[in-house]
Amino acid sequence: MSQYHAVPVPPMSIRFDQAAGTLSPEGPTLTRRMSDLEGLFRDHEAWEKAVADGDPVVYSVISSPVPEIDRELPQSITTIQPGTTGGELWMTKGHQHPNHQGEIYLGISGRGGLLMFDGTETRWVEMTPGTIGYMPPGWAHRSVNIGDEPYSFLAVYPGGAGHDYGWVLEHGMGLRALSGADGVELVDYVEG
Ligand code: S6P
Ligand code: ZN
Repeated sequence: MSQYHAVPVPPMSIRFDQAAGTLSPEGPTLTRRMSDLEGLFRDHEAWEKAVADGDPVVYSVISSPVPEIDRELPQSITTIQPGTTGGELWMTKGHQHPNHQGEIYLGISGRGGLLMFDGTETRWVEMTPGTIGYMPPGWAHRSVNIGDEPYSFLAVYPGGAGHDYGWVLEHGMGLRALSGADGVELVDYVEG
């Protein structure tokens, strides 16, 4: 018997209802509005206007009941709405795992991009349903909706990895994803 058998959740199956956007059983759900993304968009005035004009929901994250603690393997499903602010495609805040550990994403629906930055180099992975995106330890990551419909993906990550959002505010993400003729145009990072 595993020495970890008693903590903290038993073996289980978790059902994802895509139409309803729910996990069952479920853990915490997070909703990020435009006002939660201060300092992240290149065009600060456009961001302020979007906050004043209704402060839309940009993305939500629903989690399974597996907790974010060491040795556990939590999962979450992120859905980013389609949209642009100052020409920049709607995106997640982006973070670094302070306890450097890898992570995978699996595209579920819609079209997205996975932007990774290690402080020097940048990588961009296009995500469609069925694509697995791999983030090695030490690579900060941000997701972007590059389509006209909501973009959803499953994340699976070590529970002890942690989330450092200040790292992205300090170092940026190497590139920005703007709306372009083919859906996305990647440009050099300029401070927000
Ligand atoms: C967690 C994983 C995702 C993100 C989610 C929201 O390690 O990478 O669940 O938390 O996509 O992004 P962010 O940058 O706001 O945490
Ligand atoms: Zn992560």
